[in-house]
Amino acid sequence: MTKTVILGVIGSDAHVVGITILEQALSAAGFDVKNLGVQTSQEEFVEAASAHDAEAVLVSSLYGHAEQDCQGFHERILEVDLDVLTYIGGNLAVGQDDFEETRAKFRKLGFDRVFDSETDPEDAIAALRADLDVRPPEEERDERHTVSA
Ligand code: B12
Repeated sequence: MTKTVILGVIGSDAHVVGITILEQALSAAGFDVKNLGVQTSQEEFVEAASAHDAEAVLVSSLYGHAEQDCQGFHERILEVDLDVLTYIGGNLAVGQDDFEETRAKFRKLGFDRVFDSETDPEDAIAALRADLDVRPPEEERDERHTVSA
């Protein structure tokens, strides 16, 4: 069955290239992608996930304000009883923080997986397939992508 994924850039962030690439890669991999675009609010993510009965919400942030923008996000998801996987990725901190610290911070905020700005879309696809129990198409089964997010 096709899995629905909500994708968007949170807050006031207007960096659009990363999610455009992710949208294309996820669609080509067989996911039904609802791309909410840039400058998406928490409410818009939650409403879209609810309306489309999505399996996953993928949040992107590049401009360094992800931590503020994501405060209370998982509380909102719980309020509406959504059972959804959440990933975040991009340039999540200001400057060159130790990424493991950044990852721990966002895991604490409730995200299931946290990806850095070097993430290849194939890593996100491999993670989604593993978490949602989706088998890759036959022609891709020999390619192995390990996920450490
Ligand atoms: C192009 C660009 C812009 C353009 C954006 C044009 C547009 N409409 O997209 C413009 C000029 C408008 C811009 C503005 C700003 N920018 Co800018 N911008 C960049 C730049 C040079 C490239 C971004 C890009 O397109 N990369 C290419 C794509 C393919 O890569 P990506 O976005 O990283 O996405 C990949 C991964 O990150 C990952 N990924 C991303 N999201 C997610 C989500 C999930 C779930 C997963 C799994 C993976 C994933 O997968 C993607 C595909 O491989 C970066 C520097 C850089 N080299 O990254 C700075 C950068 C992101 N910008 C930066 C800043 C500070 C700003 C401004 C605040 C500057 C200012 N003071 O005005 C504004 C913010 C405006 C706003 N409201 O958003 C900083 C952020 C600093 C930080 N986080 O600490 C950066 C890092 C530059 C720098 N080194 O300082 N920017």
